[in-house]
Amino acid sequence: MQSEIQTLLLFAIQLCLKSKEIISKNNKQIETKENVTDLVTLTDKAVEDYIITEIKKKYPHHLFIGEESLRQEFTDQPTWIIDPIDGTTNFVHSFPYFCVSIGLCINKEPIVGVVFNPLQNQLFYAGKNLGCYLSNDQFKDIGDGKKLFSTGDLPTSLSHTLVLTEYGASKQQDILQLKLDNIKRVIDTARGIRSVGSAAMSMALIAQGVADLYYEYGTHCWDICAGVVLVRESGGIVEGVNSEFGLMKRNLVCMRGGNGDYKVLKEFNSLMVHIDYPSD
Ligand code: LIP
Repeated sequence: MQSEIQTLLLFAIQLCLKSKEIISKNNKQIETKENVTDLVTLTDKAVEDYIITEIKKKYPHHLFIGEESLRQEFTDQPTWIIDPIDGTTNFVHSFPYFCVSIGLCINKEPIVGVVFNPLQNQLFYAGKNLGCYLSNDQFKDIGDGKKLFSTGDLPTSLSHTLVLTEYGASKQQDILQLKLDNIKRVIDTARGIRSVGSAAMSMALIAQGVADLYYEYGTHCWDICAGVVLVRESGGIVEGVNSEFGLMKRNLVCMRGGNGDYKVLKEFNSLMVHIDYPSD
C-alpha cells in the first residue's frame, strides 16, 4: 500500500505542476455562481477538465468529486476530490493566495494531498504515513522537499494563538451574523486572526507551522480534502468544531503539530455557536 500511495502522490503532484501552464494563460473570464463573491473562471474549468481527463486515462475505475463539474457519489472506492483553483477571487485579483488542490480518498479517508500555489511557487504535498513536504515547480522526488513537521511548543491558551478563518461566499444574513458573532468572540480572545481567502492555502499554512489554528464553517469537501492530509502528516490534528471530523460536514477546526496538548481547542470550541449547513 505504501508504494502505491507514493505512486498516487507523484501522479497528483505532476497534475498540479502541469496545471500551471493553463493557469499562466491568465484567462480570468468570470462566471458568477451564487453571488458576486462566488466566482468561477474559464481557468477553473479548464484546469478541472485537464485533471479529470488525465486521471481517467490512468485510473479509469476511479471516481471524482470536482468543484466545477463532476460530483459522483462518495463511496469507499478511490475518489479524487479536486478544487482546480481554491481561492478563485484571489486568482481574479492576483492576490497571491490561490492554489490547485487535489486530494484522494480511499475508504473515505484522505490519503494523498497536494496543494500548489503557482504564484508563490509553493508545492505542498503529503501522503498517508509518508510525511508532509514543501517544494516548488523544480520538484523531482518526494524526499527532495523540505519536510514539514511542527515541533515548536503549542500555545496553551487562545491569547497566544494565531487563528486563520474565512468568511465564505454566503450572503445569507442569518448565517453571516452567526459567523461574525463567532469571529468577534475569537478576536476578543485570540492573539490575532487572519484570512487569506482559500481554505486549502490556510491548511497548508497550518502544516507549515506559520499559524496555529484554522477553522471555518461552510467549507466543501474539495476545499479541504488535500489540506487534511497536509495537516495530519505534518503532525497536526483535524476535527469538526465541537464534533468529530467529517469531510462532508461543512465545518472544521485544525491545529498545527507541536509539543504539548491541544487544550486550547477546548477553549476555542467553547466560543463557537454552531452554524448548520446541509452536508455535501
Ligand atoms: C473558497 C474557499 C474558502 C471560502 C470561500 C471559497 P473557492 O473556495 O476556499 O474557504 O471561504 O468562500 O469557497 O470557491 O475559491 O474555490
